[in-house]
Amino acid sequence: MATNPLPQFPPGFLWGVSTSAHQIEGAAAERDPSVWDAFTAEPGHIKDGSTADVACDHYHRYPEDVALLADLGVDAYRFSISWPRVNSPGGLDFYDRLVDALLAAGIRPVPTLFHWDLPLKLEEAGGWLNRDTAERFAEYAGVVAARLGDRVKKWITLNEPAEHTLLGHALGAHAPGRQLLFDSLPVAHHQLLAHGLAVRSLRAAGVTDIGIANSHGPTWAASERPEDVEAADFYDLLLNRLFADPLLLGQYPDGIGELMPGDVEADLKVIAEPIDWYGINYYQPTKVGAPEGAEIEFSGLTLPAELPFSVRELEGYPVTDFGWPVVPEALTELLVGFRERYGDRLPPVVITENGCSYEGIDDQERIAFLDGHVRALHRALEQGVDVRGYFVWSLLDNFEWAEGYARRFGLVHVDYDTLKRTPKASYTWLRDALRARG
Ligand code: GBH
Repeated sequence: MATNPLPQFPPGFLWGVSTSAHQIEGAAAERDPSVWDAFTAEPGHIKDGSTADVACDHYHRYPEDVALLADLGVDAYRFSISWPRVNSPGGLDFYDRLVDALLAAGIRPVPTLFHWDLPLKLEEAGGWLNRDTAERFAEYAGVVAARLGDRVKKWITLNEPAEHTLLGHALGAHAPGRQLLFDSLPVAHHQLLAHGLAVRSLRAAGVTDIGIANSHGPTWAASERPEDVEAADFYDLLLNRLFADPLLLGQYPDGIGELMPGDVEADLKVIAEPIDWYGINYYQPTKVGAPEGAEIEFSGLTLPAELPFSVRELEGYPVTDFGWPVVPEALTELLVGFRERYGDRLPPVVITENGCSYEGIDDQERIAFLDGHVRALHRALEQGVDVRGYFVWSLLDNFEWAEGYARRFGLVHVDYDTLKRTPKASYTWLRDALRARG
């Protein structure tokens, strides 16, 4: 038997992989449209001009994908449920079949209820700027839980409301393509409210294991100059505290509550509904300094000059194909920092996404990336952070939003002409590590 290349994690630690509906399912003609269909249809939004109409065709090929999961030997599979598909005739049947196939293969299904694909008709009614969308989300959550709750135990409400606010509503790089800058704050509030209301409807349906998946990463000031430290602190607030504080402490960071719509005090009681675990998607730390008074091109984004900070290139680390720096030790720093900030208010943590884009099937860089991050995670456990699971983004190469198919995050390669799946070296590495657990 192979020796386990990874450190020993506590019994019951959940190993998994993640995907999302819009990025893999395809079968767009077999559901209602979402904001992403509309955004993609407008020229210039997707770098390679592609669409997610077919994507990995997971909707039709899910048995093959479940077989890949089974052979990989993961305990759990995180996928998302397409709200517009649930709104379409027979849409929930697909998730019913998927859940049954996963359970038959001994894999725990972990659905996310919203991974950015809002039904287009809700967008036309104001989308996340409209408080009513939060109520609609809670209703939808109840409908899905009523159908799947007998078999699905572990649920995620939202994926990365911070990125959906920033990229989708502040900067316009993602659907729905709004460029509201700080006027996008209500989008953050309404997603948080949607989360809290959905927790209530899931509880009413008998669900006892609920989390949320938020994107976080350490913010490093560009220098010790006060203006850089201040700018970095503000960026840190937006990425690391704007969502976590209301969820875990029942309050917004100082000065933010006043900017939010509605009866914020009452809403915060809903938002802070206790959850059973806290999901973190970690990719990289960010170096931030004082604003430089000009637009900056950064990681495919145009950051407007009027932002009160500027994001800087983090030098001295290897980078992925996407140009993102590879900094595993920042994952330890992030987790230890969370534990320090939130103390006993922090429920058990699950890493709900971590991964990287590289070309090629013999993806030794991805193995090094995952190995480094799993070890960094283990160090956080040794330092007393209660981490219960680790999910790799992603099972398959998929539709990487505004990047189209150019970025490949999969453990499994997808040929977009034939849709053939080919496990990469990293898939075999993870499979062997999971087998060696004994
Ligand atoms: C996640 O978002 C999404 O949940 C998932 O759908 C997506 O496919 C996956 O990650 C990969 O992108 O330029 O160095 O500052 C990730 C959010 C926001 C993380 C931008 C990296 C910028 C890196 N990402 N961030 S850098």
